[in-house]
Amino acid sequence: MSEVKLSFPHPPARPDQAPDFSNIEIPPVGSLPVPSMDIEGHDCWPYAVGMIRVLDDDNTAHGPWADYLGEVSADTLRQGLRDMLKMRALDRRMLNAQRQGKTSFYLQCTGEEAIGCGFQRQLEQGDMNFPTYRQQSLLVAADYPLEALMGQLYSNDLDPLKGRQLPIMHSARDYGYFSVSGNLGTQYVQAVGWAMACALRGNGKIATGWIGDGATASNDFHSALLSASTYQPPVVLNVVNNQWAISTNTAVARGKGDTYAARALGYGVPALRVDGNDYLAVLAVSRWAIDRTRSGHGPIVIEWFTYRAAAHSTSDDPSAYRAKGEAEAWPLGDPITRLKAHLIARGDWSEERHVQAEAELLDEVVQVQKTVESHGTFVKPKPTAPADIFNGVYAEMPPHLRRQRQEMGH
Ligand SMILES: Cc1ncc(C[n+]2csc(CCOP(=O)(O)OP(=O)(O)O)c2C)c(N)n1
Repeated sequence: MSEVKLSFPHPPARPDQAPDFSNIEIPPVGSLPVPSMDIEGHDCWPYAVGMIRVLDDDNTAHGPWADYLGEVSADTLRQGLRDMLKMRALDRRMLNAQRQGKTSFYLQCTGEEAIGCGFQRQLEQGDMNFPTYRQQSLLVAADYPLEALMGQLYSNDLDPLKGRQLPIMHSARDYGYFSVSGNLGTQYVQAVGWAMACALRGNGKIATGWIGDGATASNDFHSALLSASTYQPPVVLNVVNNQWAISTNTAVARGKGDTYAARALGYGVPALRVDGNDYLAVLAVSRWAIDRTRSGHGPIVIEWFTYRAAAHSTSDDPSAYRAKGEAEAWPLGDPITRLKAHLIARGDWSEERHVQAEAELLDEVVQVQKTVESHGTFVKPKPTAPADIFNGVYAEMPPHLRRQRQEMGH
């Protein structure tokens, strides 16, 4: 009789080993045509296990998804590059601010910038993202004011949320960014519910849910997919597969399944897998999926294949659990480097313009940071009036709170 043994998936490489991505298959650019918008889940298998790519190893754009995009103007692509550069400058400055003790917590999205920056530029005013803590690139590409964004991180009087949420848990209704919940998976059920309301109201808007590869293990992922399958609301459900859930390798949440996109097919929900470090692929697939959903073809799942180049958060030290140099070894490269190279190959950018743009964007971030810090940091706090804790919570303050406020002398 063979021995019954439990399995526990291990990461491909340990900290004392060389990075190993030999298990990752990267199909050639152009291997997947643009499907008809009424494609059904059961016809999506090649899309769910393949990978949509536009930018080739020589930085040229080609294949059916490039044709679908058509002529993308140099300005559009330069805007995308600037969005990503601004995001990265912000990440670096906020990481430093946390290290200097000026704020309590931060969480970078380094390496994943193309996904939020490209996706957001395809949405319309009134659409609603249900993001996790790592989708701040959606806010940057929505041109959310940096002052409010950083004010939230410093929890000072520029914080639109008045310090009531952990830093990075933004909330910006007018910019299509639903209040971030720290409870993983909730974003999916909420997005499906919001999308159902959009359909009931017939307002032409859509919802988008965001989840990490690790959080696909949550019950909410599955109940959201079932509700999406049953009721067919206008929702785009994004899985950002960045290979790690803090120190847990993606192999654990994936189990013996093929891909996260393939998981949706069991629910009859169409799904695609995309090179998330390819800004043009992000633009093409986001445009297609958002158009499809808005025009009444129902929900869709997109697995963005990427790599979390930074630590999970400021409380994490990835050198304890992953191989040194993994980010540099990631076979799909860095999204900024790739778009920059593409623009240079088109003759629409140069090394000099890149250096200048980086400096300009860093300067913009630093200037706003100085202003925001003058309103108070953890090192030099400027506490707001204690009575403020009573404001902005209830439309009508309950009597017991009114009494407590009076007891404080207000
Ligand atoms: C319901 C729930 N369980 C556990 C956690 C603790 N937790 C916070 S982040 C995290 C890892 C999530 O990884 P993933 O979903 O892959 O997203 P990533 O951080 O890589 O973007 C965990 C387990 C939580 N916040 N919520």
